[in-house]
Amino acid sequence: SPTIYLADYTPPNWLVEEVHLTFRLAPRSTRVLSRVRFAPNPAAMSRAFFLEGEELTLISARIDGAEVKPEVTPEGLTCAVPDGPFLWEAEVEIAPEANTALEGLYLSNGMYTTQCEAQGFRKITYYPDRPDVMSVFTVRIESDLPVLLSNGNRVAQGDGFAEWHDPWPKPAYLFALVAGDLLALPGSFTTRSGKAVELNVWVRKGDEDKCDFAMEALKKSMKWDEDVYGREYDLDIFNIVAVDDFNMGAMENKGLNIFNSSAVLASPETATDANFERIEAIIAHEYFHNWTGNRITCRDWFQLCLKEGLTVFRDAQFTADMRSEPVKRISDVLDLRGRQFREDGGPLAHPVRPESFKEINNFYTATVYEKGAEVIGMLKRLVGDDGYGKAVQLYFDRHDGQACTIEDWLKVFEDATGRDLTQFKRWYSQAGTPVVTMTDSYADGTYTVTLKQTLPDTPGQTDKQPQVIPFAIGLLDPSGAEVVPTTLLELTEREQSFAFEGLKARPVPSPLRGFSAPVVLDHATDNAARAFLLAHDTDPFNRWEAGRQLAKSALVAMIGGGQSPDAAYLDGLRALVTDETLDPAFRALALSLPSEDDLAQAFADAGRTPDPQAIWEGREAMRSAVAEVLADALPALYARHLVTGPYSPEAGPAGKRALTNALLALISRTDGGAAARAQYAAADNMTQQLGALSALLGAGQGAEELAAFADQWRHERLVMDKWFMIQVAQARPEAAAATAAALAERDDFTLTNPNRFRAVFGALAMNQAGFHHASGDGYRLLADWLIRLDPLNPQTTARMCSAFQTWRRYDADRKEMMQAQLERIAALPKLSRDTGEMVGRILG
Ligand code: BAL
Ligand code: ZN
Repeated sequence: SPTIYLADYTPPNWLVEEVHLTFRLAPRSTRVLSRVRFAPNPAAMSRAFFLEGEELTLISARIDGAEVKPEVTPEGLTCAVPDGPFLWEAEVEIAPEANTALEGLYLSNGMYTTQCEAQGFRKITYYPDRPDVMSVFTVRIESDLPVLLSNGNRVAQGDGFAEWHDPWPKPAYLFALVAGDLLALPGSFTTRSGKAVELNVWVRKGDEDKCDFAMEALKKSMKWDEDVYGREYDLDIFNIVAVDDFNMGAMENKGLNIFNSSAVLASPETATDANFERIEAIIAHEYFHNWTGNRITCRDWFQLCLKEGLTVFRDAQFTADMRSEPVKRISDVLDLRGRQFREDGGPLAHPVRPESFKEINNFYTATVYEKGAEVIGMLKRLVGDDGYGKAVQLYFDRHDGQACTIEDWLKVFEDATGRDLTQFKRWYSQAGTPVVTMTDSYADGTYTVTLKQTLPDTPGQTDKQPQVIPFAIGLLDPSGAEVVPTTLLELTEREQSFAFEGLKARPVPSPLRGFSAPVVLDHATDNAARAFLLAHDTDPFNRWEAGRQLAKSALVAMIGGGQSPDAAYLDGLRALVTDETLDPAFRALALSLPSEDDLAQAFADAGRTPDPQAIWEGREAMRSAVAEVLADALPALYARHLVTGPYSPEAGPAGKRALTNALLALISRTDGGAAARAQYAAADNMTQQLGALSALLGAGQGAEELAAFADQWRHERLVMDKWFMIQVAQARPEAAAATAAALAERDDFTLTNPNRFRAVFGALAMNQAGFHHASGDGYRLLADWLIRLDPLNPQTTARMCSAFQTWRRYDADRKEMMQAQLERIAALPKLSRDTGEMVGRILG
């Protein structure tokens, strides 16, 4: 399949003035009638007429009322057209029931739904399916189903039909339709200018008791966007719909957000605190897209980070405001390092704004989203809060209703702040995680920091130019008092020195505070300095980071050098965990060890071959050591923070539950599982029930509880996903593949539900020691199932191929086995474009 290049962009030949769509819904033979008013684009170089269309049966086509016979290919159609404006009318037939790819219009449990981003609309009808063609849509749905929804405002409804009109011009990827036997949780919101908005969360019967939290999250998001960004909602109605079979988390279709049910449905009994927090964040994210994505959209798919980076940044600000800012920052950095650094350091590395693709679905990545958000965070740090506020308002004023580029985005910052962003723009074009090496010296009251940046080669990119790196640093004196508060250094050269004068003694630096740039910090320091920062740093992120680094160096010494657990780490951990002035959520984060993948990368960075089994054993040994050393303190700490009484998903009690669950996992290693069994028996909420089950499984117990859990929850799909997942995630290395294989044979395992597939095989890929077990069973099993899934759902298959992206890091045997599986997939005669591109890039 062809490669598409950013450099080849040309404006559309034809613009669309208005679109009317009529849907006559039927599972195997839905008819889609389109009436589209085309006008020549004055900015175009040609008047050639091409409409994208895939897997459609064309019934008829007319231009200005006269029948035409277009030339149809698998990708679309061409046709001779008039010189000036004309009316295009077409009728096509599609089969939603047969659509397992979950792109375009599909049926899921009797409910019609759509997913058009990025290029799903072309599976609904012939159309210029590109984001820079924006138009006003009117939609008529004909069906006996009781609930018929589309974008915009409802303008008519009657027996067997409904009509919707969306006054805001939009690209086709934001089109949506839903039809089903659904129930609504209704709500309302009054905007700051006094407009009443009808709100609904639509779900299948039986799920109506799990919508309250999503509704509240929506109202909070609407209010927050008014208060913080001055953005008001712009339609009479806002609908959210939950659907079980969905490739992504959710989709921001104008006025009709469609969600993976896992990102909407929550009750205390069935959802964990982490689920509640994720739901709040995704509801906010999709809602915020109404302005950053919908009112202002992307010119082309290379600009995806324009809407995604910004919207992730906005939802992170929202979560920080609703909950704890340091805890959100630490969680985000964990995620960034775990997913984005991993991507940026391997064969799938690509710039935040990619320059080519074969299948755009493969670029909904941690780099575009999470690094894209980090880039905006850096921009804000560099221009300050005021500058950021002015620039963003200028962006809304100048570009409302347009399809924009990264250049447009940076220009508003230049115009609003006077700052030249030529060098900053390299963050969008150069892939790879910069390494910042820090050295320091002290003489005569002056402390000098020297920073050097190195930009690693990535696929297709070498010899990179230095980037602008905002580097926040604070200095502590030997007693632990802060002598220089957080100061932002701007590293713009390959190497630069910065001096701090007038100090009484050599300070202890606290570098890269708040993780002020998405870089790897290489700073030769020792465990004593880390322990000092863990005890004294005023920057909560760096305090956590110091503990993390201590844990990592202790683990590396244990795994690679056979040393016993480091005393400085264990002492520091005790001080931190028992410090009642600290937020329990923060303490829970401090108790979690660096992941197996993190440690594998640490070995690879040091030029050593990681041994997944040894890493697993090292973490187990460290956990047991922590459990033993803290054994005297843990039960009292657990009892002090155990939350009883009515459940609330708020950050306060959630933090306590996170802490007590982390403590419980440790306690279970020394008490035979007694405390975890007691928590399991008493739990009236999923956080504590699952936490107890996880603690038991982690201690090699819990068979009875596992069976009881399945019995209790067999009718709750989302809870059963947890049941599938936890068994694979917690399996010992030698048992992981067999556990996943056995689960996949169950009747309630299905290839058509991405959540269930990810519960089993996503968990297998995450269980590093299990996936990389020396037998090769993990590799083989995952490949077997990806091969089965690809013909049904290319998008999810392709995404899950990334489990293999670190293959070059390992020893010759493992490398050979992974390569063999990748080549086996690559050789399939009917491999999808999605998976073909991913496997090809991973093999390199
Ligand atoms: N636009 C795809 C889903 C999301 O990022 O919100
Ligand atoms: Zn998004």
